[in-house]
Amino acid sequence: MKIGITCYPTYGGSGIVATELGLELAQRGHEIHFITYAAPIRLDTTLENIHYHEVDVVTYPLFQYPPYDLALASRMAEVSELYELDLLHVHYAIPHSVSALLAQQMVASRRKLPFVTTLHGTDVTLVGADPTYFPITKFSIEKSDGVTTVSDFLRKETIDVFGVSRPIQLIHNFVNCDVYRPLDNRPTNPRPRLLHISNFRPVKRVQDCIRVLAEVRKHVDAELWMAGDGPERSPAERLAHELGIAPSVRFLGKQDHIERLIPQTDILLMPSEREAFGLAALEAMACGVPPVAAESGGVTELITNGVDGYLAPVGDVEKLSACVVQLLEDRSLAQRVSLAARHTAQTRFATSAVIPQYEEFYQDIVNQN
Ligand code: GMT
Repeated sequence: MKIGITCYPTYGGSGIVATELGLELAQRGHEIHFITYAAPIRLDTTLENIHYHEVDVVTYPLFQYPPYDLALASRMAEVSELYELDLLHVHYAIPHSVSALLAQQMVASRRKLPFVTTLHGTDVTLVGADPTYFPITKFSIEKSDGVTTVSDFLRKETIDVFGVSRPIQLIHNFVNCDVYRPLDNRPTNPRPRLLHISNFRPVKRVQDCIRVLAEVRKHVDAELWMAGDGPERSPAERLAHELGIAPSVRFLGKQDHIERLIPQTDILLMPSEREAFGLAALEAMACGVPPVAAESGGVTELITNGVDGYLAPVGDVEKLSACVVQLLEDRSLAQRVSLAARHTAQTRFATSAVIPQYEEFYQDIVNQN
């Protein structure tokens, strides 16, 4: 098939899923056209079957807000005609599904251009639920030819928040277990490393990571690696100083090669208030790094508590810390959980299990149109 993919190309789970999906589909022989304002960070545009079309947003003194969504719609329409696309797949509803709807209408007299919207989380739970964007998000979900969500939690949430009655297909996120894998012959870290990866938004409860480290350090000489950046970084840095553990916390900033970083660590911390899926936890599991996470949203569809990771109530720093200490103090338990985590990633969330679900879904959508 010839598929146009649009996503946020910078750091963020939805863009990563969209990029990895495009790469996997290209490897399976599909022709993939990324239509975005910048090349997605994990995309090698020289690869076979991969095309990249930049969306140029022209500014003009009259525009206080340059209309990106219109430039995107124009580019989608243009690319779909030039390359005879079978469908568009947009990731994150706002504004991508609205642009896709416009593009579809622009080319309607000449070709069918069905589009699939994948909802990733905050486009439903946070931004889309805000009164500013609620009506247009609901409209674009209803008008999409196909809608998928990355967890059953998000599927139910979409129905609750938007009151939509249209079918919504659950297709869980996936991980490439050949790229995300444990290090061969990894030496034991003399100082165990906890890892947090996020965009440092309030929903991630970044400060809980610092508090967890402070608790853990009462028992084990551990350190914390903080990968990513965002508004909660400064408050977290300040808290680390206040708690006297700043020398044990490393702020690494945004990372391009998370797959090289994760296997060097021992435990992934994900204390998020809400997480539609928790891609970083899955990537860690594939690397054999057990996640210790807050029991929120779709994370419970990924982690089985006490088997392939640990779950604790949101904000329960004491319990999160106890889980971490238990894993760090009992090497054979850590080894068991690590193997189980990798096994979960390989069996339930591997690309070979999930990509065919997208292919089948695309085919159904094209056949219906
Ligand atoms: O977590 C974020 O704020 C980024 C956001 C995104 O859309 O880029 O992530 C969402 O999509 C990821 C990929 O599907 C999911 O794994 C994350 O759970 C989800 N984030 C939230 O729901 C907060």
